[in-house]
Amino acid sequence: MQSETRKALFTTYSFNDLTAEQIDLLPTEAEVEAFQNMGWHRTPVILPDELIEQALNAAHEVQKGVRDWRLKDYSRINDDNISSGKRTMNNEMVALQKSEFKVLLNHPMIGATAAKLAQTNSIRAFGDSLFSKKPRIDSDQGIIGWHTDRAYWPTCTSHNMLTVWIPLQDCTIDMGPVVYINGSHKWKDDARLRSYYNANAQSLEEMNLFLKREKPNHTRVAMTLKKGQVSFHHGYTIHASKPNTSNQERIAFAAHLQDDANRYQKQYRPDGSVLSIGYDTICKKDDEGLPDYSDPDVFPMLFRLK
Ligand SMILES: O=C(O)CCC(=O)C(=O)O
Ligand SMILES: [Fe+2]
Repeated sequence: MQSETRKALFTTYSFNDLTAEQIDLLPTEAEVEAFQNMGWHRTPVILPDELIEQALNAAHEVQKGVRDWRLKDYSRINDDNISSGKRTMNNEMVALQKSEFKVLLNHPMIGATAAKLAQTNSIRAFGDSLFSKKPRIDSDQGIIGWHTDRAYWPTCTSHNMLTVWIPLQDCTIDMGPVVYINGSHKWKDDARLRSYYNANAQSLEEMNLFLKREKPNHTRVAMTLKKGQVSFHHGYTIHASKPNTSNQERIAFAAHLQDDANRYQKQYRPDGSVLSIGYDTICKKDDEGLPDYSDPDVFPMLFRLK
C-alpha cells in the first residue's frame, strides 16, 4: 500500500479549535497594542512540557542527520552536523523534516497567537531555524549578530511578518537568550542601520557603538523564558543573542510566519540579476515560474479565521 506519507502534513487551525483555557492565554488587546509598540511579545506557558522535551530529543537527532522527510534541495539551506565539531549550530527547515518539529510548529497556540498579534486572517509558515549553542562558550563564538529577520526576506511584500522563538529548555540570562531592542521595528526606514545587520557576525560591538551614538535612549529586553513560554517578534525588530556561558546546551527553535497579505515580489541585485532567497529553491513555482509563497508543502497554513 502506498499510503506512507513522504512529507509533513500540517493542520490548519482556527480559534474554534482552542480550549477555553487556551483562549485565556491568547494576547489581550492591551498586549496586542504593546506588541505594536514594542515589537515583541512574551507569552505565558502555552506549550506542554512533553512537546518541548520531544523536540529537544529530536533536535539532537537532527544534529546527527536523522530525518523523517527530506527537502528536495539543500544547496541553500543551513544543515549543520554534530560531526563538524561546531559549538554553534543552525539547522533550517526542520519542521518540514522531523515530525516533532512539525508538531511543535503546528501547535494551535502558535498560529492563533501570531494571528492575534499580527491582526491578520491567516498565518502561513515561512521557514525555520534550529539554533544550538553548546555550553560554556566564553568567547564571542556563540553570538548571533544584530539583525532583523525581514532583512533576509527582500522578496516578501508584507511589512507585517513575524517570528516565534521557542527555547527547548528554560532559558536563563547566562544561556544567551534572544535580546530585543524595544520599539526598533519602527526604525525600519532608517537605512543607516542596514549595514550593521548580520546574524552571522561574531561581534555585537559595531552596532552597539552606533546605537550608543545615534539611539542613546534605546532600551533592550532579554527573553529569559520558562520551558513552554515563547516570544514573538515583529519582522523589523532588531535582535541578537550573546554566547551561552552556562553549563547546559541552549537550543531554540525559531519559526518565521507570514501574515495573510504576504506574497512573493521580484527583486534585483545591483548587477541586475534576479535576487532569490534560500526558500525560493525548494518551493513550488507559479505559472510565471516565480516562487509561490503559499505552496502548502513548504509554507503550510497554520491558522485561518473561519
Ligand atoms: O536563537 C537565537 O539566538 C536567534 C534567534 C533569532 O534570530 C530569531 O528567532 O529570529
Ligand atoms: Fe532572527
